[in-house]
Amino acid sequence: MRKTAVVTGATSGIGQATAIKLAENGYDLVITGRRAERLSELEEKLRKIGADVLSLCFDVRSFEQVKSNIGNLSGKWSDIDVLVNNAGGALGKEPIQDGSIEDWDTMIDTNVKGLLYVTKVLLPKMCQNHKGHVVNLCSIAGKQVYGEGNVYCASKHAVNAISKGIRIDALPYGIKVTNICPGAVETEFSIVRFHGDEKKAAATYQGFTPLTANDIADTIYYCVSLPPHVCINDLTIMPTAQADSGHFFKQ
Ligand code: NDP
Ligand code: 8X3
Repeated sequence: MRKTAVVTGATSGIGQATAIKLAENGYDLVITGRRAERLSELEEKLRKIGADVLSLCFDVRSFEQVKSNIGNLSGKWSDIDVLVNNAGGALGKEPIQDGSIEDWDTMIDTNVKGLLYVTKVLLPKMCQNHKGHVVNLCSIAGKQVYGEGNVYCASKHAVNAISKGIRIDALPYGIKVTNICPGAVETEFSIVRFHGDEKKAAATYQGFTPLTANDIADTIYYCVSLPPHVCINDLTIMPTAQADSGHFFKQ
């Protein structure tokens, strides 16, 4: 029987690669993001692979938008097997004393509150069905704090805590929760972080081989494919050339 997954932030990077990987492996997909054109391009691609697709264009920072878009999914779309809470990112990289309130608000509203809003509307049905797997895109930044990472790290530490919280509260309902913590993955992440400065973004990945979005998609697919009695609670995945948040071997 085909399974259904919701992937937030599917318009680029890890979310997009995960949606494609899941479609290639027999999932139907609810894909979300704010960029409508990218969503429809991806929808077409997923349909060609053979998946049934529902594209929903909204901002996870607005609970009203989250509620009206995915709060009342009906028919087959109301029976979700996998929720990949991926939408998120970093904005800015500077000492906290020089930080931007606007960037802080965006990171907290997206990475923390957005993830909570989406979970809030989808988890009750999963609990009711006694079935479901929540995959949260945390980060190595959710485990360690690095210089100039301050608020992004705080938002991902919150994701780490939320993953643990869902796991405990939804335990009686057989819900799996996997917290994925990647190191450096080359996507649009750094372009967004540096407010469109592509040169600065590219420099982040110079001198070593970063992870790709496909590496993370493969890992997510592995986690959601395990037998019902097996759950990977927490998974840290790094480029071989990165030991932790602060140690890279660059050549
Ligand atoms: P990208 O910038 O490539 O993708 C981010 C995705 O999130 C886009 O699809 C974007 O869609 C979506 N998104 C951002 N803000 C919102 C919003 N307010 N409402 C709805 N969707 C939103 O980055 P990645 O693929 O690298 O990042 C995906 C996740 O992985 C993030 O949570 C990130 O923190 C995490 N991560 C990334 C790492 C990396 O090194 N790249 C490492 C560790 C974790 P749109 O703009 O269309 O709304
Ligand atoms: C993204 C990885 O190291 O830039 O979460 O925080 S890092």
